[in-house]
Amino acid sequence: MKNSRRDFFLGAGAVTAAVAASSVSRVAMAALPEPVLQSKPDTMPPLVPATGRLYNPVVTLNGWTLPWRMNNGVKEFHLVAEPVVREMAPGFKAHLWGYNGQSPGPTIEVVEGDRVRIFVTNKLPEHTSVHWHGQRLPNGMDGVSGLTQPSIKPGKTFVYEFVARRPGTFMYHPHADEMTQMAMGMMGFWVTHPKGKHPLIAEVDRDYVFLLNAYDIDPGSYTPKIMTMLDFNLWSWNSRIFPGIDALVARKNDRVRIRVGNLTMTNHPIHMHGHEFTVTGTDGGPTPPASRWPEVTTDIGVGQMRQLEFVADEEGDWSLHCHKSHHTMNAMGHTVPTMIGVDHRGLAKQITQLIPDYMVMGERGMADMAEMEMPIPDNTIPMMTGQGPFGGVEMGGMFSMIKVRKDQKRGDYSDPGWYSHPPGTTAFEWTGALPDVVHFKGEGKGSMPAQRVPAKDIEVQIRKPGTHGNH
Ligand SMILES: [Cu+2]
Repeated sequence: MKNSRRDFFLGAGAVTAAVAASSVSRVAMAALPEPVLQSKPDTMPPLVPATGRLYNPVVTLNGWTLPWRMNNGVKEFHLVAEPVVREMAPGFKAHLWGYNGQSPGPTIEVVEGDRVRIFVTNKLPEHTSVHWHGQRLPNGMDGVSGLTQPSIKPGKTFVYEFVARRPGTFMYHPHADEMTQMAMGMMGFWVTHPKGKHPLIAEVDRDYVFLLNAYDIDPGSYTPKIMTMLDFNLWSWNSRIFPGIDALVARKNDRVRIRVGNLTMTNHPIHMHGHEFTVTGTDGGPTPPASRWPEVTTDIGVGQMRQLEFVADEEGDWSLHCHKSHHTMNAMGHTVPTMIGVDHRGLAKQITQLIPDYMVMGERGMADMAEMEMPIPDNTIPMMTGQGPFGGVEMGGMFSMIKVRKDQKRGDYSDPGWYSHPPGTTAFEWTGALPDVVHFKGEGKGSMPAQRVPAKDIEVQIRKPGTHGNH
């Protein structure tokens, strides 16, 4: 993670007092902060504040924080809404809409009490607006196009100004043609750090943020289908899918906070291995301590943010993933019939004479899919993938790892590689004698009906995989 991009705005040009959420005049345009763009999908190091009040900055998974400039005591940011090319995983690029070169847009970090001015330039082919989800602000700054402001037409720049009144975790997204613009990836995170010590906000060693988002992109194509309501095929964190999602790295015994916002159209039970966490905050603010209890999974509803905290006191590579198993897979066809237990070797041989690249799917489960070299179109990745130190991880979508190491340096976010397990601490194959399996004596008698023997002739209809019909 090289810090090659960071350039602070230091020259505080004389910006004409900006009119509340209204179009900027030509005079003021000349003094707009130059937008900072990011083209790489890497996790950028935390942006340590060079001006303003100090705080412990967050790390945006496969993302970055937007630099600002100080102008007469006001923090000025410049967001540019525009079409972007997002690498969702190595070898797979999507044509999305986002901000400043990426989807999601950069994280905005400020401190409670900061006066904030955000310039929003619209380079999209249609109008937009920005809603600051969860913030206390004047109604006219709420960013609801038509209701609290006219929409920002293509080519125009608007200004939002407010005081970051409440510390916490917020999101931003358009409130104009939302269905299209959020399906295309327009969203970002906003963190307002507390000024000084806060009774309900702990000081942590590492503070990660990511957004849950979902896309429907046909294998081999580049642009999401915006009409999809339920049947998404790419479940992503910050518009990345496993194995394209970076690991969350911690030094042993670090206190770690993970802030997760959900801007998809379904809930995601986020599950952590090896540790218990507590939910210490929502987008409504920090939770009272009496409401906190240990969890290993927390469900994040649509339009919600959950802030998880834990002490990373167990070394290893611990999975962190959505517990909906279809959300840890990449593009696939849901219309494929279940073939487990069906022996159709003879049939496959006959079909192969007609269709040379025909492959039988899933007669021993779907794990074969991860190994198979089934022909797939360009610009897509297999539905279950990722190589770990012991073989295929058979995951995709909303999956990553928390890598806890005792020798990870403070403030070092670089991937330490695979965990090397102390000898004798991994599951191993039993090679001794196996006792005979003893079945329960009552089986097949009394109230337990005997297991039915399948009828001899099973008729199966086999569909050729790979058409990815409605998915
Ligand atoms: Cu999920």
